Amino acid sequence: MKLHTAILNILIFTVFSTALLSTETFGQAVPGKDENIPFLVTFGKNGATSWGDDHFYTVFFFTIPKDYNRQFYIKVFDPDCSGENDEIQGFWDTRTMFSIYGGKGVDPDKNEQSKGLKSGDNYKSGNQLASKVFGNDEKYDNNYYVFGPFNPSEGDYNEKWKSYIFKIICEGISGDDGNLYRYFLSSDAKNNLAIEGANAFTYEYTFRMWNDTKSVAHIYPYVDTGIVSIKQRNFDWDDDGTILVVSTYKQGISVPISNEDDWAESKIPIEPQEVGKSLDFQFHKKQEFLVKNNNVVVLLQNQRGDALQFFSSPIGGVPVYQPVVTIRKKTK
Ligand SMILES: [Ca+2]
Ligand SMILES: [Ca+2]
Ligand SMILES: [Ca+2]
Repeated sequence: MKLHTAILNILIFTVFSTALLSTETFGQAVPGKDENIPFLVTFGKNGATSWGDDHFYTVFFFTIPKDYNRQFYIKVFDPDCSGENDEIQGFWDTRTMFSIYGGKGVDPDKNEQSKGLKSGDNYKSGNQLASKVFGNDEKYDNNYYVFGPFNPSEGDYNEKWKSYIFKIICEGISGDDGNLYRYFLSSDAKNNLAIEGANAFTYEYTFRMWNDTKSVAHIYPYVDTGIVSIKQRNFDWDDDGTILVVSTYKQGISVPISNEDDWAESKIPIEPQEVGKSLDFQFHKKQEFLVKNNNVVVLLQNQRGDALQFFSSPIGGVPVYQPVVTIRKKTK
């Protein structure tokens, strides 16, 4: 009896610590561990938008909780545009610039232009802390480049999230190939060690789907106070299956999908039960045949036209649909 209890305790401990470890290992991976997205993607500025990138740059923000007072690193996986992972057009001639920003002007709550949503906006606001251009670099092919170390106080403080905010911009400065890459926020330069309570977000999500008809990608927009409806827009989905919106309240509503080099949009009502939580936008690939190398862009706006944030670690966790059960009294 006692032995059984001991074994059970060890088992519980093992399961618990494994779960804890896995969160720590993948906590600040961008794309996040729940998203099932292989890569972010940015094409060189001479690329064709029909390849699935509408404007040849991406803007991501990292949040470092104010209690964290050690240095950290921002790592970019496969920052080159050649060899493995990337999408060739003719020959490799694309140069991509990654830049890190901190200080005043970064926080998108205080500076709308920092989000980089409208053409002509100065999304390179803040102090540039680091920058590097990558081309056909074998050294960084299928490998990490490490930016940093940075001090948390170099960020732009946001009171709402009680965090210092940093920005990383990826820009396709020349060429026409697609650069596929990932980010990792780490407390260590060599190993990927997540920082507890840190997160990452963007307002316009440009990503690559797996080349697998069975895979489902997820992105998790956060529904803030005051939101009653959202307008979803998706670009260049290549008519690749369905896009579903799932939440604690919605079992799954399908939204209009884009095809080739076009946008599809629709309005989605938001219920009070969905406020303060994340939605789960699910991307289900076409089953009949494989749509290869599908890059897609997704943007959401609330009823006032403000863009919603997609968090790499969904706020409040992955939403699970909870059917409303009506309990009737048993009558004898
Ligand atoms: Ca090329
Ligand atoms: Ca590569
Ligand atoms: Ca596409």
